[in-house]
Amino acid sequence: MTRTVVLGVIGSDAHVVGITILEQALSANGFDVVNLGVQSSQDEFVEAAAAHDAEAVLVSSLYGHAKQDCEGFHQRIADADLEDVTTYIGGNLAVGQDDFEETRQFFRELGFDRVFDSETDPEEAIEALRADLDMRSSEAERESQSLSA
Ligand code: B12
Repeated sequence: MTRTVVLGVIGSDAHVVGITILEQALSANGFDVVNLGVQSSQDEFVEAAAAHDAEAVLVSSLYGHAKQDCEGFHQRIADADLEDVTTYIGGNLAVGQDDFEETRQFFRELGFDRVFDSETDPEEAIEALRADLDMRSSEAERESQSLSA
């Protein structure tokens, strides 16, 4: 089964190399990738996730303004009834990134399911996606089995 993921760089950020590498790695591993490119708005992520029935949204940010750019993002996801969509964020998420654990905590509290730093190997994100999405489909299967039983 093909898994559709939406990928893009949020806000006014123009760093394109990271998502290009991620797109290639995801595609090579069987994911169907909707790449929004750089300088994508929150609405573009949400609209693409709804239009393509995506299972995950991967937000990238390199230029240090991720906190501001992601404010209210999960409210928009909820407003579009997309709470089941897995959300990841990665890159250089804070200016300086002195303490990544604090940064991770911040974005987890915003609602992201996983938070990755700029040292992340694309394989790591792919493994995480496989674990999260497989888990979710097994749960759905179990639910439908118990409903039909
Ligand atoms: C090339 C570059 C640029 C180019 C971008 C060209 C382009 N169109 O892509 C130019 C010169 C335009 C540029 C501009 C700016 N840049 Co710049 N740039 C870089 C640089 C040198 C390399 C980025 C890169 O391509 N890396 C290679 C790719 C493969 O790695 P990556 O982007 O980190 O992505 C990987 C991971 O982060 C991760 N990842 C990324 N996103 C996600 C998302 C998810 C979900 C997951 C799982 C993983 C993941 O996986 C990727 C693949 O392995 C970095 C420094 C550095 N060494 O990282 C600075 C850097 C990102 N830039 C920086 C800054 C400040 C800027 C400017 C604001 C500078 C300015 N004052 O104008 C502007 C911003 C312009 C804008 N609107 O975006 C800072 C950010 C500081 C911060 N966050 O604290 C950095 C870190 C430099 C620094 N040390 O200060 N930049």
